[in-house]
Amino acid sequence: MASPRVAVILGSDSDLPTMEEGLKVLKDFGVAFELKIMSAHRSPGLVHDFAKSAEKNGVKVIIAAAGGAAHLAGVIASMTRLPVIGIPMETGSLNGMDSLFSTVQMPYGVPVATMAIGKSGARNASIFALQILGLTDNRIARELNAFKRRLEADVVAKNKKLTLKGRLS
Ligand code: RP5
Repeated sequence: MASPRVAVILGSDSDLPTMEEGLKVLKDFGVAFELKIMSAHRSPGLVHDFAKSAEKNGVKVIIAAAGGAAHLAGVIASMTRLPVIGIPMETGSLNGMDSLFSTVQMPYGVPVATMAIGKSGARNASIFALQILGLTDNRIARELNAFKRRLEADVVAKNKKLTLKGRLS
């Protein structure tokens, strides 16, 4: 079996319930991923070894989720040419604004594609990863096209419902 092209890295196991939403999207699209816990602060050596070997291990996109002083995505991005998608985790003290700013405010030359805070960010991180893979993978591209058509169809259906309600009132 081909090695996973998406690596999903979590700063802690406490990030897993949020990330499950994103993992479900990857599973729905039938894309294999590797899932690892490592911390930019608590286990910098593990982060270094992962980031330095990701490309030669066949990884094409990295998703990194962390909260608080969320340096994980940025530190990974500093050590690889692969695209890194960051998900700021929601936090108790600052509602995830701490995670958002720590993830998004990267210096020139070392970008992190930063998603929204929490579960919606986790889901979109997977979609974004699929869009990157879809540039060179026709099956994923076709499934993304179908997914986007379903999004539009949902809006059309909601409008129909609204119109019916309008007629009834
Ligand atoms: C970050 O600190 C993790 O990504 C997590 O969001 C947060 C809290 O981690 P734990 O104390 O729950 O392990 O590094």
